[in-house]
Amino acid sequence: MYSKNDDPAGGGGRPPSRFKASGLRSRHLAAHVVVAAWAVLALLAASAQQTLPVARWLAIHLFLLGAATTAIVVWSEHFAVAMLHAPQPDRRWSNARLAGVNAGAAGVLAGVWADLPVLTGAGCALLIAAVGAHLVVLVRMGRGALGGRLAPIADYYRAAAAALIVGAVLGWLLATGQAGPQHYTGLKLAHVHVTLLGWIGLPVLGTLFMLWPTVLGVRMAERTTRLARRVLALTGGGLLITVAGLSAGRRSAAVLGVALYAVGVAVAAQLFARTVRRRPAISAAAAWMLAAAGGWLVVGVVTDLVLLVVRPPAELRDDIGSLLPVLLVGLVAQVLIGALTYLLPIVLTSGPKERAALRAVLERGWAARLVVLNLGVALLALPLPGPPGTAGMLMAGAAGAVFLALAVRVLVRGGRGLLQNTDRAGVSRRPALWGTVAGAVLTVLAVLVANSGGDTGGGTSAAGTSGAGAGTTRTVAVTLADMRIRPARVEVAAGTVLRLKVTNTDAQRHDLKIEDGPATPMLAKGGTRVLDLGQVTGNRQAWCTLPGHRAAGMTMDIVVKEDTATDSGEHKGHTSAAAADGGPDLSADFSTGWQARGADLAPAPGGTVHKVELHAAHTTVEVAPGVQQQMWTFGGSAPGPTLHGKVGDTFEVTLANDDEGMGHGIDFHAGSLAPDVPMRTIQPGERLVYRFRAEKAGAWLYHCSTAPMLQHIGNGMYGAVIIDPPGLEKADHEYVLVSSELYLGTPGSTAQVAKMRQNTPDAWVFNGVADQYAKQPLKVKAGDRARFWVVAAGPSDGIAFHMVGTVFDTVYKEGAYLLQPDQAGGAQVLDLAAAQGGFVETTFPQAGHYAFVDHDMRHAEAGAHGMVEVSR
Ligand SMILES: [Cu+2]
Repeated sequence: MYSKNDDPAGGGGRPPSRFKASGLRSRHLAAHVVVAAWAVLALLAASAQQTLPVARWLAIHLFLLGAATTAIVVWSEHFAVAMLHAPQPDRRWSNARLAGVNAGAAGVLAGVWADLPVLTGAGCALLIAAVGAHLVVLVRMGRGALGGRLAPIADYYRAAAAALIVGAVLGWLLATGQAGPQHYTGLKLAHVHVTLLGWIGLPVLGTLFMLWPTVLGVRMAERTTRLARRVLALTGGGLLITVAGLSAGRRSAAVLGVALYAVGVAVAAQLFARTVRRRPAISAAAAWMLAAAGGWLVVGVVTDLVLLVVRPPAELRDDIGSLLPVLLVGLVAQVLIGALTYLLPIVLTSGPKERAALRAVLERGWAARLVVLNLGVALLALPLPGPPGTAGMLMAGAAGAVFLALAVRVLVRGGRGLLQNTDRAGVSRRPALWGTVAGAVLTVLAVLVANSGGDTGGGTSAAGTSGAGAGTTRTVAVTLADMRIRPARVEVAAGTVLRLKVTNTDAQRHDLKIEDGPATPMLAKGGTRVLDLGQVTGNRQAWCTLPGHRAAGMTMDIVVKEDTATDSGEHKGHTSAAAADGGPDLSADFSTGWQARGADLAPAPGGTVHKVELHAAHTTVEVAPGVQQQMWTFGGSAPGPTLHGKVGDTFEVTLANDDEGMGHGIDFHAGSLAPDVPMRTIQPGERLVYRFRAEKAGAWLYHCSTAPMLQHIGNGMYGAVIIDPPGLEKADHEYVLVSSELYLGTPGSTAQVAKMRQNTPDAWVFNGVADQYAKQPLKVKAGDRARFWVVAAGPSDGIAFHMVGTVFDTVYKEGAYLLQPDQAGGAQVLDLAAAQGGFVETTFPQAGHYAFVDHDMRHAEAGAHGMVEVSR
């Protein structure tokens, strides 16, 4: 940023001449007013955390997208000019780009806040265009320029601009819901990484190569240029791998990328540490703040790396979120404060005396502020909920606010100085300056008005709500548990400002989403959040967004008592798609290449310990001729694999939940043990080991143990465990038939769950597929003895298993023989209630086609039938 003759290292801290270019100063002044305004808004939003959930998002984005982005765009262009020794870019276009960035950011913020996806999209597009133009300028600047020792630092700014463009695209996908639920976690993590480590981290790191020795007042190390290149290759390359890995759901790649980034930061930190000399720094305040900020960057990146290694993705999303305040306050805010402490006096003044005066103002009480700020960040960093976290927030906020107040004083003083010599500065700047100030003030007022009605935080504003007289505020405590929202109905007078204090008291995670309104994040047990609905004028619904939970009854009605005969009919129930059709067409053909599921019971494996790994996931399968249906599966099929052993065998089942966004568990009826731990619900990405000893013979059911079980079993999460009775003779054929109901439609949707609750299945099936053994019969020879194991999986209906043309001479049901071949009687049906199991045996007297059915004829005719083809 400086040539040899104005190197502060040579002259003991003489400021670089380029800062003095008078035209720059007014622009910097205006820009910093905007930065300060964004930061004030961010502090306001942060203080209103409890009022509405989007406040947290707003605080983060006001600060990063507003304040930090404006500062980075201004300074990166400025430093790039200085370091490349390039000509100054056209100022009007510079201003236009900056205005574009700010207008784009404002559009994004307003769009998300007001829930207007079109506005969000327009804001993103404008932001991308403006930052794209900024990137083009930075690239072109490098072409004709002379370059210098610090030329590689401009590459940090180019990489950062590219990162913001990627971050804005990802942010748009997330904010507008274009990223489907299955990609949400990965894209969110990619967005957080590319913006924090790329857009914010890279320019900070690059600038420190130049700023750190300048602030210290020492000569730059010889190897700085070489190291700066190497660090960018490590951090930029690492970030690229991280973002690609997270977007594609490849965690190992993300780990590698963050590790490379960490190595890059370590290399830079080592250089910075060696730059420190014994002589006093030009600004000790700035030096200490920059050093502390660098320390938090190291802490943040290392923590991120550890979390990526040890945490399942769904939890990672929340944990990274808790790391955010540390990076925002510890790194970004502190770097801004440190850099501005050093730079503001230089850019706003022309004489050394004035500069010393401004610096004295900005450094006031810096040691105390440094300690308070970093203690606050440390408190935020520790995983302590409640008072310590709040104290940390207050301490950091207070330190930031004090600096803002000092900066505003300096800006006002500097502004007065600038306005005095208008002849030199030019008249055209003033409207731009005051325009931005007016814009910032208007935005502050908007935030204040929107947050009024809440009594938390620094409420210096009057509640200027424009509604009718009924502006009373009501807070209702809402609990989430047992698939219910309590209360299920809230009645309010029209115009009431409604707030819901939502608490999850369930072991399972839930959230609450208001129709056309805010939503809480996923709340773990004990988690609580306040939703601010604002003035309620029409009836609304609220529900838990986890798949299936709404249909299972996790809904709540917000009813406006005073019917003002306006548009209240608008929010009536969404028409249910439960068209009462006659189920799948069983005369149709299965798709080409389809194969019936093998019904043969595989012999029990040798040994007494059987290890099985079951993966819970969503799988789409053909469940009836030509009908594809998404099922919730154990091991990729519904029913899940059949386990087979003998009395006394131990089964060691590892359940892995590969299901994005939904918890599952497992329950083996064949084992006898305390359900608490092995039958608990595990979250996506988690595993559990379930060990049981089969003490008793029988045909047992296993199924998912997570509520609502009607849905989890009804969507396919069941299977059979066969434990042979001692002395069981070998049969010529041994088959397993698991019977169940089949419900078509989107799993967990209101329409599908209604069918489950009314017990109106679309079909009844053996081994998960309607009609499959009618299309591909089981094959035996005449005279063969066949054993049919049957388990009724339900979820609701049992079975009356019958075989046309044969008589059963053996019936074993629920652990005992009801009939054996040496007895005189015969049996025609094996009757099983839901979850019961047993087997029957028969021999086929002659060649022919023997149908087997569920003799409940509604079931038989709707899919629960098959064929045994007997040959000579
Ligand atoms: Cu389940």
